[in-house]
Amino acid sequence: MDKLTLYIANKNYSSWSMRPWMALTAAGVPFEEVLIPFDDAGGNPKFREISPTGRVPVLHHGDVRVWESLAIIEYVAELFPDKGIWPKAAADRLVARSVSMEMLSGFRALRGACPMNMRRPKGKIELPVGLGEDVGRIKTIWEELRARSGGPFLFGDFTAADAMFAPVVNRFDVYDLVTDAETLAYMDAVKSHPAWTAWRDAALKESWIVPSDEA
Ligand SMILES: N[C@@H](CCC(=O)N[C@@H](CS)C(=O)NCC(=O)O)C(=O)O
Repeated sequence: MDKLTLYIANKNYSSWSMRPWMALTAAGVPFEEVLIPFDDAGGNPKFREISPTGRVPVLHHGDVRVWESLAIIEYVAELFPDKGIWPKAAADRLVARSVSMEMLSGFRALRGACPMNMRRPKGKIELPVGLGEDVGRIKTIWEELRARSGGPFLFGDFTAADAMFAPVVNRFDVYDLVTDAETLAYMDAVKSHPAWTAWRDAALKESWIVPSDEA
């Protein structure tokens, strides 16, 4: 099989890059990573050379190009059906895909006001209207799914659904958005996962600063 090459941006800031990277890493899928840093002035022209949207993540597999974080995860899950990227039970997979899609298309108040920032010291910021609704819905998803599966992750073992929410774990953490024990327990489980710690450790070593992502 041709090798998989996943193009990503700064590990400190690129939440969409983090999602497939974590899903593939947690599942033990072999891939090569190529990191192209953001250009401070708003967009790195190199992204256009490797991605049809000019955005990352994008996966190259021989002649195949797959863009959009969730499409990359789906493509790799089809290539490696035994790696447990999605939950085993069909009834769980449909919920995992639903909440992953909800993450991809929603929670705009949270995503807009609180950029992912792995280096950020914990501290509150002024929050826009609508953010409380996003936080409440995400907490409900996590609580219901962990109650259903028994945890520690949304479907028991770590799956792509946890990877889709991983950047939210960082946002809840560094902007100090939640205090309840149930939500913090899930966040601790994600933050203890080896794929998270590997990503975070690499992010902490980066020196690039993107002022627009420093809320
Ligand atoms: N919906 C896309 C979002 C991709 C996206 O917005 N990526 C950002 C990085 S996190 C990007 O490439 N931005 C280009 C730029 O800032 O120049 C996905 O899920 O992959």
